[in-house]
Amino acid sequence: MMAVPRCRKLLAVVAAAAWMAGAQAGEIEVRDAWARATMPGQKVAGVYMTITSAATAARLVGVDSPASQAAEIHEMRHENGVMKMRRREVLELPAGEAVKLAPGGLHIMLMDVKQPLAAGGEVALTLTIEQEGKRRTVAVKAPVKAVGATGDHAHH
Ligand SMILES: [Cu+2]
Repeated sequence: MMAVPRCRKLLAVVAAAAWMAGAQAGEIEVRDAWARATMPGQKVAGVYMTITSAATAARLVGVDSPASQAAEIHEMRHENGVMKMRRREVLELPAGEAVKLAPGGLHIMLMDVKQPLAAGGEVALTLTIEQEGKRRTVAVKAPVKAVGATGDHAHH
C-alpha cells in the first residue's frame, strides 16, 4: 500500500518530462544570421549564424540558397600555424547546445554567387535538418553586412 502514492508521483514526473520533450522536440532555433558582403570579383561568401536544436539532437546535412550555385558547410582550422578550410558533409547539433558559425571557424559558404552581395541586402537560405531519422527544411534570412575580412575566404 505504501508504494502506490510513490509510484503515482513517479508516473506524473515521467509524463511531465515526456510532455516537455514533445512540446520542444524538433525545434530548431536560428539566431544572428548574416552574410558577408562580397568584394569586387569575389565569387564566394561566408554566412554565419547560431543554430540550436532545443530538445533533440539533430544534424545539418545540407544548405541551399538561390543566391549561389551551391552552398557548403566549411570549417576553418589551425594546422601547423596555418589556417586551413575544409568541407564538412554534416554539422552535428547536440540537443540544447548553441552551435555557433562565425568568422574564423564553422561557416556556410556560398559557392559561385550569382550576383555580388551588397550590404543592406538579404540572402535566403534553406537548411536541411536531419532529426530522428527524418529530414526537413528550415528557412533562414541572412542580412548582408559589410564586415572587414578576417581571412576566412582568402583560401579560395
Ligand atoms: Cu569556406
